[in-house]
Parts: sequence; C-alpha cells; structure tokens
Amino acid sequence: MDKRFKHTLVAHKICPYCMKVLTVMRHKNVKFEIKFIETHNKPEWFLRISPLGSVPILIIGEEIVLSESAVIMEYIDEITPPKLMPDDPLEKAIDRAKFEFSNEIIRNLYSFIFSTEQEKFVRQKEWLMKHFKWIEEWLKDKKYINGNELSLVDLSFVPLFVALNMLKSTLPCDMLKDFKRLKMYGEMITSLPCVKTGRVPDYEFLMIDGIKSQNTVLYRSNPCYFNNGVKPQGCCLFRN
Ligand SMILES: N[C@@H](CCC(=O)N[C@@H](CS)C(=O)NCC(=O)O)C(=O)O
Repeated sequence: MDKRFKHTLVAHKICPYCMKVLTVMRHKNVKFEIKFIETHNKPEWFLRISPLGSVPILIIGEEIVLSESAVIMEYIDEITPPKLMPDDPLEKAIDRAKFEFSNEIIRNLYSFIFSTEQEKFVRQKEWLMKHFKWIEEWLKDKKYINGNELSLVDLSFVPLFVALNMLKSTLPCDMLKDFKRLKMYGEMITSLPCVKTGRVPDYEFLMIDGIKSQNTVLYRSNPCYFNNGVKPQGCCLFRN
C-alpha cells in the first residue's frame, strides 16, 4: 500500500454501503480518517467532490476521489495483499455481479425497514424472501460464498446481517427462520472482528430512532415494543 497517501472516508452513520467499505478497511487494517455527513443536509465541499452526491467516497491524498462502495472495496483489497478478490477474470466477474446483487438486497431491506406504506412494506418483504433463496443456494456445501475461505463478496453482504440482527434483537422476528444456511452464515459473518468494529457504535440506536421518527409500518405495528420494550404477540414482520 502506498503510504504517501492519506485515506479519508466520507460516510453517513447508518449508510449500509459505507458499512461495507468500513468493514473492509478494518479487515485490512488500513489507516484512515473518517468524516461523517448528513445526507439530508450535504455540505458544499462534499457536493463539489462527490459525482452523484452520494456516500461513501474515499479521498486519496488531497484530491483523488473514489466513489461507489464496490469500487472502493476492490481498491482497498488490491493495495493490501493478500487479496480477498479472486484473480481469475471469470470468477472476478461472477463476484462483481454478486456485489450488484448485494446492493439490491440491501436497498430493498432498507426500503422495507423504513417503509411508511403497508402495501410497499408487504411487497418489499416478499421481494426479500424471494431473493434470500439465491444466497441460500450459493452457500450449498460451502462455508463462505466462494468456498471455505472468506472473500470480498462475503463482506459485501455484511450490512444485510447487521440490519437483520438489529431487527432480531429489537423485535422477536427472525426473517431467516426458513433459510438455515443463510442463518448460520449470518451468525458467522456478524461475529467477525472487522464486522464488530466496522460500524459506528450507535448504529442500532440511530436505526431504531429513524424507524420511530419516520413513523414506519414497523413502528406503527409495534409501538409498545419500540417505546416500552413490550414484546408483540406473534411475529410482527409477518403480520400484514
Ligand atoms: N451505489 C452506491 C450507493 C450509495 C448510496 O445510495 N448512498 C446513499 C446513502 S446510504 C446516499 O448517499 N444517498 C444520498 C443521495 O443519493 O442523495 C454505492 O454502492 O456506493
């Protein structure tokens, strides 16, 4: 890794794409600074350097800016051997497709969590259940997605399991109850040291606060639990 360059990650505290990058940075022991911004109130300096106005971005040195979580993850992986990404062009292409898949899963999971419309909430839930099957299939006879070793594609699914864990500890709901391999894999992934240190300590608090303050379906169907810790009867996520 080129030590001449300072790395500054610009992130938002509960952004799942930022969490992916942070996890890789922790796993690879990369030294970096972090600047948090609010996405609803983006600073001028940020809008000048982020092409799509989105986080994460990685500032390398004083002026090189990388955007897109998958691109930043691959760059960090490349400069800090041993690589977690395969060398074979086809295997690499397959993994990149899975990065895209993980981004869609995470986008839909966040829409589900923060949904304020009942119909959309149910639609997102069904979409997620349908697509979890793919990951369950990729894990057949394997510890990790690419075999018995951790690879970059595993780290791209980290925010999925962190968010599901947060829901599980907040509400007695297990969205993975019908996905045995995915459940075991998720437990293993969330116990990795880089996952524990790869997110802001107040992630759960901020997520719960957002779920409440945005008056989401999740909150409306279980206000007692969110306010007083009274457990709902049955599984809230599956109550239409
Ligand atoms: N494809 C992008 C997605 C990044 C993204 O959607 N970031 C959100 C925060 S979680 C954002 O910055 N939203 C603000 C906006 O787009 O205005 C990536 O993988 O980095």
